[in-house]
Amino acid sequence: MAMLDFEKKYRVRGGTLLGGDLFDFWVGPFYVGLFGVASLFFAVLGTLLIVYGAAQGDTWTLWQINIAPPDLSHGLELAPLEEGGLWQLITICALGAFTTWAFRQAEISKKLGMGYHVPWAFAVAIFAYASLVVIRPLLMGAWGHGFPYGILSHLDWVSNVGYQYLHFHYNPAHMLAITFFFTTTLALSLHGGLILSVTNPKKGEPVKTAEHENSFFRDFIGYSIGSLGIHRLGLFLALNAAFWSAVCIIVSGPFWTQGWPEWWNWWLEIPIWTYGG
Ligand code: UQ1
Repeated sequence: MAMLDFEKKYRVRGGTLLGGDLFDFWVGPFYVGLFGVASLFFAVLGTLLIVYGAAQGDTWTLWQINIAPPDLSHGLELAPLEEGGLWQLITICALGAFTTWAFRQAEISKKLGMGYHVPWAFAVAIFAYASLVVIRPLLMGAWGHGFPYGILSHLDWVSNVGYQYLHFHYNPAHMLAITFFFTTTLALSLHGGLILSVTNPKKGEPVKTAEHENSFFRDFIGYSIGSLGIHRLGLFLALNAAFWSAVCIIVSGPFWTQGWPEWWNWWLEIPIWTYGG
């Protein structure tokens, strides 16, 4: 079915998650929905607040603009606007925009009768963000533990928090997250390379199909995961990258306060090393 016929068939009202017929329409190619309106509202408001915050600061140099969370002394209070309250409002807008965006994805999936893999995947990314600015600050007892909104300032924050735990690369959840990030890029480069290689044959030759894809990997490493399997693997790797990123920062502070190298002392202390001696 051609794209335009397909759209005519499926662009029908009904089946929304929230809002009934209200906003159940399209603007050009975009589905709107109550969640689309809500997402746009939070995104625009949050962006305006960032620009307002930048105007309060002392620089328009893009890299140096910084909107900081409240001082630790404010604990879990709502802080005055110019003392981190702006950061709190921007955080609410960001989470509002992200979650309604996920629900808009779910609504579109539902209308099309598809699975909910896309919104669930996006939800894991939202979880990773929320772990930094909500979950860990709540567990630590102060919004001041959130990261500041600024290009250089958030990099400084990552560096400082890393050194607070002496050597963050010894954090086992961080190790897992990095390994999943790298493996995700490996899987996508193998998959992207394979698909482009079969769809771009020599001039005059037919485009190749799954048999060629499978044969390449069987010849190469004795195993092919299959054309559906590679997408399952890709989603699994990417979700784990975001999930373990969230875990590695949530455990730092609320559940482990020493340096991460010390965490490995359990390895040195297992009885087998001292058995008999
Ligand atoms: C693969 O086996 C496969 O199946 C044919 C693909 O599908 C198109 C792929 O993209 C890739 C990359 C592989 C190889 C992956 C593994 C884990 C053996």
